[in-house]
Amino acid sequence: MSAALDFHSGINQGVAPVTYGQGDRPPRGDYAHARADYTCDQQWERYTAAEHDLYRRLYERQAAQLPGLACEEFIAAVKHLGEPSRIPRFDQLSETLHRRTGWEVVAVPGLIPEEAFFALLAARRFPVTNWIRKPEEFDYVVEPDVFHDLFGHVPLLFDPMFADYMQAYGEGGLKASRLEACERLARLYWYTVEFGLISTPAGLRAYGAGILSSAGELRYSVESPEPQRLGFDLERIMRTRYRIDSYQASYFVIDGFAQLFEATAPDFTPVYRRVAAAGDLEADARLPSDKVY
Ligand code: HBI
Ligand code: FE
Repeated sequence: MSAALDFHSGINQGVAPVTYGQGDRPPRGDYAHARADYTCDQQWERYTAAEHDLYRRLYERQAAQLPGLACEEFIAAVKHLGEPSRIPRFDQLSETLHRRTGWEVVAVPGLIPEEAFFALLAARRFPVTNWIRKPEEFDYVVEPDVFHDLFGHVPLLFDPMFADYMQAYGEGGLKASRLEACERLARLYWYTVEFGLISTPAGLRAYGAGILSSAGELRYSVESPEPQRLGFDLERIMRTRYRIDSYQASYFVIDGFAQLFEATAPDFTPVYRRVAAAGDLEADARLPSDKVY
């Protein structure tokens, strides 16, 4: 059997599933049929009518609250996901996306190791989990499912500047894994791609996928007086811990996607050294140098 056939025949490459976040929740998803790069088939025909309906209800609940809370770039792009009556087919979505920014959507069984994740982003391939949450997880699911990844992450990949940032982030990650700085970069991803806010003439708006795909955190992040909202500062963010199972205590605000892209320009080696020397900060820490919104 030629290597190529072997590679694509889905024979178990024995990829070890990754557990993620606090505690050791058993990994969800079928890693046994994942390929060596952790991608797998979407298996669209296996979604049940109930799962398509769950996706539709999740989509409609979020879409209803976007105006005034989500950034305009997201609102303009979310229509590219197509009608929410069914879970989108990743190959069809990739055709439209690739024409716009050179990105494609690839299926994965769930969370994958950092190295594999960075390699996919660097190749403009966004990993989307192929399973959907259970009905009882309608309001909250710990691991990212197809709704979080598709609705939360994919629309902004249609924005050229954000799309460039995501690839640059992946390339930075590949360097970081040699520099053992994955945790610092994970914080940058967390406080921008997942939970970032952007300043606009009409006020603060959400662009982070974790916010945009959350029923409660979208309004909370933009309007609640509880959390603090601080100006984007790369090294400050890399020092700041985060919690994966509660609303954020701090949100960081950019003034445009170009600012994100520019932040990935320098060589991070000296950055990691300064960040390590300065020490970690709690999620709710406040520094005198913080720009507070
Ligand atoms: N895997 N499928 C998937 N999706 C993610 O968003 C993801 C991941 N693995 C690691 C990860 N994110 C974070 O640690 C990034 O900061 C690297
Ligand atoms: Fe995510």
